[in-house]
Amino acid sequence: MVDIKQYGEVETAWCPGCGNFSIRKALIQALADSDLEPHQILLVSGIGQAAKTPHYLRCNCFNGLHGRSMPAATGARLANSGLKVIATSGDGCNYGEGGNHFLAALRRNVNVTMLAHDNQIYGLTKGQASPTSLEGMHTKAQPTGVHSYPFNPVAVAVSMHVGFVARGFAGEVEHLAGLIKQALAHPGLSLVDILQPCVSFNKLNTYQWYKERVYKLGEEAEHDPADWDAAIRLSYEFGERIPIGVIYTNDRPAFDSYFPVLDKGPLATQEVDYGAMQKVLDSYC
Ligand SMILES: Cc1ncc(C[n+]2csc(CCOP(=O)(O)OP(=O)(O)O)c2C)c(N)n1
Ligand code: SF4
Repeated sequence: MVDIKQYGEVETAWCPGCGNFSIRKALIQALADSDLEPHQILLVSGIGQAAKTPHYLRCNCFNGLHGRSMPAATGARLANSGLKVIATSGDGCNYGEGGNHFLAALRRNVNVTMLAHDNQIYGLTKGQASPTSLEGMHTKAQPTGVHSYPFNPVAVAVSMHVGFVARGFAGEVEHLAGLIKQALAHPGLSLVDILQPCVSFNKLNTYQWYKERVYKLGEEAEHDPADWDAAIRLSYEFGERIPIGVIYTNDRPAFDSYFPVLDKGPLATQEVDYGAMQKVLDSYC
């Protein structure tokens, strides 16, 4: 039985009231509920406030470049399939500068759980619009309002038949922990887009704003996550009402399953054939 205390108590540099605290809490709860010990997991992030999350858990971590959490997470998972790999970063990191890597990850379906702390703003750099900022929102950098149409990560993931797509809310910690637990159990790529208030810079999408809108799939509304057409319709519901819960699932084989070499166990623990490597090196002499 894993105790949440194993993940440590640390001081953070997040603003009081930031949604990241609840996401951290839900993640630790999900890890403990999944019986995952700190040494069995790897947290990978890019750069941003959300991307500090791996610093604040006692476990393996890799803090990479802005926008590049998914390439590092993919490499780590293929090199050590014995690890549960979790990529945890912001909407700017994952969907902006990391947009190309996001699309590649959706196509590949590597066994990584992707937690996108979606505060609809760039927090670390002090409040510029992000790819998910709503049209018309004013920021210091967009004084006449955002004039670009918001990116919809959930709709894109469902349209690409990603095996596990969910949306959570940092104001519903227990519910979010349940979603992350299900995502961790999924054998391919699992995306949990998490609505996360940024109390310092996003004055539009506040806790109150989300609370007035979110409703739980499976509790407050019927939904079959295997129904792709229904999932697509739900993925576009983001206004007066916003569904949270598991939006879509399928059992498409994970990328890892196409590499027979991994059947012998994680690459990281397999014997290295130095003779074969030497032959390759010699061929360049
Ligand atoms: C390669 C690179 N490009 C841009 C930046 C500047 N930068 C750092 S964090 C960030 C955006 C952070 O927003 P988000 O990913 O949504 O995370 P948040 O801080 O809101 O959690 C940007 C643009 C950087 N550090 N490195
Ligand atoms: S700036 Fe926003 S995202 Fe960053 S720690 Fe403060 S509240 Fe959280």
